[in-house]
Amino acid sequence: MKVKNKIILAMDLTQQEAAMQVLTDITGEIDTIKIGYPLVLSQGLQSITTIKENFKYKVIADFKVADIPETNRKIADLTFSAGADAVIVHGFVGQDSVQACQQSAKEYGKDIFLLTEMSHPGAEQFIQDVSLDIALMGVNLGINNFVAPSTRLDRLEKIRKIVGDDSFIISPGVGEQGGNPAQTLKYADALIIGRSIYTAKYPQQALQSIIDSIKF
Ligand code: BMQ
Repeated sequence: MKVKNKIILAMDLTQQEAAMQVLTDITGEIDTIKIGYPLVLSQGLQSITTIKENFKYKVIADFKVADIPETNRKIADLTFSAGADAVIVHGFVGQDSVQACQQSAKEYGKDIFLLTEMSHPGAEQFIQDVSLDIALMGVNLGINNFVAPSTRLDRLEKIRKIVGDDSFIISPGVGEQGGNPAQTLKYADALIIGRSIYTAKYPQQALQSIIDSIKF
């Protein structure tokens, strides 16, 4: 997946109109957005379809899919049918569950991103112990899109080493969670940024200043 200006907006506003307003403000600056539970549980899966119909953004559905294979398959099918270009899948549930999403993506001609380690403090409690194994499982399954944290660059670097330079890593945790954009891009291909942009008084300016800060 190619991501314009190396930034993916995490659109976690819960009202369609407000979300559409921000997406209108930043039109042309980036070409990929991530939509997850906040907007979809508030406005329905249709919110993804509406955004796809009104804008040219690629949409990554952040559903952190983590169920048995049969249920994962249904979730992925519904997500792709609604128009999402990719879905984020948890790895800790094991390879059969991940493969169910992979199979769905293959049939729809879409992508999956495998979530390895998370960016919040609580990630150290459980998932960190297995995140490198999750990354390795992804490589063995032929996955080349991964999510890894910008808040722990040492972990991000380790995950990069495991998935290799040809894989695509998108990294959340920049801005409000403390991650540094330029440092993160030493190991990641694109940044996932939410509140720093969509809560700004002028989202386009906030986005532009981040873009300027990562242009070496
Ligand atoms: P923000 O920039 O912290 O406002 O947003 C980060 C976005 O990335 C949110 O949509 C989070 O749900 C998501 N996210 C994350 O922050 N850490 C992770 O480890 C995974 C993830 O998806």
